[in-house]
Amino acid sequence: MSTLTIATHAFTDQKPGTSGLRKKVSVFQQPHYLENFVQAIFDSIDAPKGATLVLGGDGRYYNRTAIQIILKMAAANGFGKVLVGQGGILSTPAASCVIRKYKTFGGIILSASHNPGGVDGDFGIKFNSSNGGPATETVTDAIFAASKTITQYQLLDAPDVALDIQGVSQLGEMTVEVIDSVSDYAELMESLFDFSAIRELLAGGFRIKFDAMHAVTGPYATEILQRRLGASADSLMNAVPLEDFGGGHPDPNLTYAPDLVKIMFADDAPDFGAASDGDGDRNMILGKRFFVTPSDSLALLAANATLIPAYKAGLAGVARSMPTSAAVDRVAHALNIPCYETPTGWKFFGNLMDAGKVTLCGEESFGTGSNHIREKDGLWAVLFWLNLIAARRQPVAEIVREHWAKYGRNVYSRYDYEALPTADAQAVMHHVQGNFGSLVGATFGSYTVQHCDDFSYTDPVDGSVSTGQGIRVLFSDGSRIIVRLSGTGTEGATLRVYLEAYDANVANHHLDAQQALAELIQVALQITQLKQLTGREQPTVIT
Ligand code: G16
Repeated sequence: MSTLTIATHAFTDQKPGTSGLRKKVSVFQQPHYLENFVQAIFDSIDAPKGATLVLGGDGRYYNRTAIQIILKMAAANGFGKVLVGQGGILSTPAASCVIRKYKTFGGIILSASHNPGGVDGDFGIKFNSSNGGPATETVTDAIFAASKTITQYQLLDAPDVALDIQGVSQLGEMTVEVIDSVSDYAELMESLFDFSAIRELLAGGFRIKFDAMHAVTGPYATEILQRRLGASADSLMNAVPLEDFGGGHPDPNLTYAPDLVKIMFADDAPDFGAASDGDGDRNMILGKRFFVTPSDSLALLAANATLIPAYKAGLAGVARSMPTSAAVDRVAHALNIPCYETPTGWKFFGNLMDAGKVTLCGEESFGTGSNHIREKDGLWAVLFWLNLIAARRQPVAEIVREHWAKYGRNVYSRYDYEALPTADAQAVMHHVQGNFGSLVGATFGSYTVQHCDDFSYTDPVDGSVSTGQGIRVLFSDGSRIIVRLSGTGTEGATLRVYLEAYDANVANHHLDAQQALAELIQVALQITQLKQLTGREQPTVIT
């Protein structure tokens, strides 16, 4: 087997977004496109000769092809070993778990997360460092810089590796070990939660429904929820991963998981419902006819953490992304622990967790996690909820309402305007930024603007500064409107408007979020001039 040095030309569009490089499959299928990015990773991460990598993806279309290319490039670039998930499958949290457990140099994860898959869908790739978390901005900036000057890449001229049977083989001087995709992760979950209490809950007739959305968590949920915890076969839906996710949009929210939502809002709804996304790091939690917002979920997990074996000693601190509601801040305040506000993107939590500053963190974008790994973790959140229900023996809605009664309710909603022409989305951002001066002190109905800014963050651990992380319009009563551009979309631009109002009055807590936020929504439309500047009457997704 010989190493080929292949001449290439740089692509100008390989800037990693919120979580790696995500593009249409057809973009990745261009000659040299994937190879360039992989070489740019290898040229930027300074791996010692003989280092070990982890490799796997969410099983979407192009996963297998990409894995073969990356294996041959890793062999040609001097890696000593690659641990690859069987069939090329590793959920994002499982990849993070494997990187940490086997202390590897890092890993490459193939996923476009919640974006649709299939031949006409999206594909993605990202590098995770030895802590198991997404590469920091310093590393992703270096990868982008390398991608702009690349002239050649290395590839081993070798046959494809058999991915479907566990075992060890050689690719030139590099060892490839095909590992069980599920067992290390399942073992970790069993070490964190009280599985016997959850088993007892399920055996006692507590009914659950988990929607794997034909994405990567199918095999993980089957092993953990069914085999280890005894959930009935009909507790799982869409549990067979498909390359195109069955034509669905594997984003666990009220819009894109309609089958589960219908089941959970029916008269005979199960007691608990949950869904996870394409690569298994997001989660949606539902009770009987009740939706738990991700921001409330984070706050509740923090407030109840000591009921869970892994967190019974308490939390060092918590963190949330800036657009996530301040519900968890209230819990942190009551527990007298620090609460950090970071930009959007899980990579910002890694330093805080590595430094021991936070134990739990989460985002409004349906991501919750802890320091057990360095990615958000969908099934972990499901197990956390099941463990806490097993401990409290109350329905989901009652647990949330009691929480609101104690801490007040941060009523929350996000409006997404997807696939906008980039210029239109930017016009909205510029419009609000241009009006910062006149907005401060202005009154809109019952809301008075106290402060406006473009959020920036100084990492308390390494001092790095991230600017331009989203517009904040903060009102005097603690309500907020946040406007930012998504960093994960692949079609035009997606504008997100986040709405949050605080209400301590229990008498209002029964209100639907859209009702409770009706006035703030109008204020947001007025301040952003969104309809006028984009021509969009309605958002594409409301969560
Ligand atoms: C990624 C990041 C998350 C982030 C989310 C939303 O999630 O890992 O930390 O909150 O994108 O990003 P945006 O609002 O920029 O679209 P995932 O699940 O897509 O990897």
